[in-house]
Amino acid sequence: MATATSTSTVTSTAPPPFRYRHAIVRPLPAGFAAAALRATPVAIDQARAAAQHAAYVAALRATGVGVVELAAADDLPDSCFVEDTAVAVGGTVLITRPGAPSRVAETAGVRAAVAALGYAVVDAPAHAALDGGDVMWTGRELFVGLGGRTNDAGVAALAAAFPAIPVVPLRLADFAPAPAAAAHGASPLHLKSIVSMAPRQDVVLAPDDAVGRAVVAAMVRASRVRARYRALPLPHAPAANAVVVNGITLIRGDADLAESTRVLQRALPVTLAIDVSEIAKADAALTCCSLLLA
Ligand code: CIR
Repeated sequence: MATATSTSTVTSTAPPPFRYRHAIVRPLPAGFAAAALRATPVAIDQARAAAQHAAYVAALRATGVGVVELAAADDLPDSCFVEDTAVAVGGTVLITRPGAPSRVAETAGVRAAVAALGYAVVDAPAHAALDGGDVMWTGRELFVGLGGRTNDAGVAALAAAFPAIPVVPLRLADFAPAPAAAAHGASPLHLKSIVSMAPRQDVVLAPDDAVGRAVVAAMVRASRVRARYRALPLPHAPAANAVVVNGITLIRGDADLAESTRVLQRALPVTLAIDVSEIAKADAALTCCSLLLA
């Protein structure tokens, strides 16, 4: 169930960044529970995941953004994770080459929808590997996680698609969790599995641990626009992935992340909390279930 809260700890006189006209989503495919990729072989409840996905889409609609729902692709078990199929900034959309071979066919439906909406479409070359989950737009530069699902050619495709925007690679291997945490499945799949942007161009939602601190420090060191990013530290790592749409932030509302949910509700101007605990068993979070288009 999505709940709205309004708090005011993080304030800004600037207009909110991350303004979007459309959000592309795709229904949970029939084969999700059986075949969606996951690092640890955990069982997934299909009906529960589908209900959570529907609540997520309802929350997106509640932000007022125009939700475009693609036809389900039941033969592509990870196809609900549309974020990985494209990177959109302004009027340009780069169609990626997802790093997992089983996911490459997901791009066709997204490409057709984006083109029909009138965006300028660029295609990543076949030798590139690039997942949208590795790409974080701060409003001034693009950070890209390198090494897991994204390779050097993927980074080059990003730079070529957005020539006016600084593209800053960050090696995910530099942020490997301590062995004890990795043993519990905490190894990050994507850059945005670790951090995501708050509704400000200089605040980064990050786990309150060594990995979170290392990523934000690396962003400050590598920034091509000399941005002084600072972390909003969260007690639970999965809560650091949030979706900012037109001044509203979709945050994790899972029962076992309650302390982080409260931190986010206190810190951010307007939040909608959603439980995606079942979907998250497929190594997913909030950003991955939508593709936001300016
Ligand atoms: C995968 O392994 O590709 C999917 N099971 C999860 C993708 C999540 N994507 C994302 O966070 N951007």
